Amino acid sequence: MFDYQRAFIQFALEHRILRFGEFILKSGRRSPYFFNAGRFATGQSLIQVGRYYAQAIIGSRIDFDMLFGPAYKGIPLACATAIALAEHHGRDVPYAFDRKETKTHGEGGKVIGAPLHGRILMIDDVISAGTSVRESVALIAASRASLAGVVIALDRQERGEGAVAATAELEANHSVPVAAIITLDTLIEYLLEQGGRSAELAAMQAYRAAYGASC
Ligand code: OMP
Repeated sequence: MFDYQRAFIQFALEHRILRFGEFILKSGRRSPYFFNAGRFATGQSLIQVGRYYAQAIIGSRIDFDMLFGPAYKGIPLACATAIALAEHHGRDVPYAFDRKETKTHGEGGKVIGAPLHGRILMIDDVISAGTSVRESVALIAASRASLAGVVIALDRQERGEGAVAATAELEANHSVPVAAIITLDTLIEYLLEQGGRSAELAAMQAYRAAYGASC
């Protein structure tokens, strides 16, 4: 685990972005933990999360021309990441996001921000079974731009449509890399390292055994 990943988990726990308990996921799976990116809800937490995404992007070495944040949770994340890339990594890249409903008046259309062009790096929150990200990827596929990769805060390393991980399916189906600030494995490693949360750790391990991908 890198120092920035440990710091990110601590930051997510402190802000109750990451919580342990019982949660029903979009896939219907019952999970002992939940990561709520909607709680990056202050100026300071957006500054921080943008820096973590930027670090994950630089570490991933993915080549890209612009950022795209899918509605809704990807929007502030892409925005914060664009700021961090410009401020800390000397990369002033364009960014765009979509709206859920197509607008027929004013500027019209579905995409707001920079026109989609070149290689798009998608910024999203979490991948579990991969349903949300598949929808956003379809939007890029329908444009003239190409998808360079996907960067998320948390890869839950769960099975997608088949036995392999949703992220592995995405990589195979679209020939693009998927990078994450942290994964379920990172979280389990953190709990093992910290000690003292044995009930949460056991629940996470049981969840991984039930829904984790075969690779
Ligand atoms: P999939 O579409 O199954 O990959 O689920 C990912 C989406 O579920 C995310 O974009 C979130 O909207 C939501 N989600 C979280 O926000 N945090 C979690 O820890 C888990 C989920 C989830 O429902 O799986």
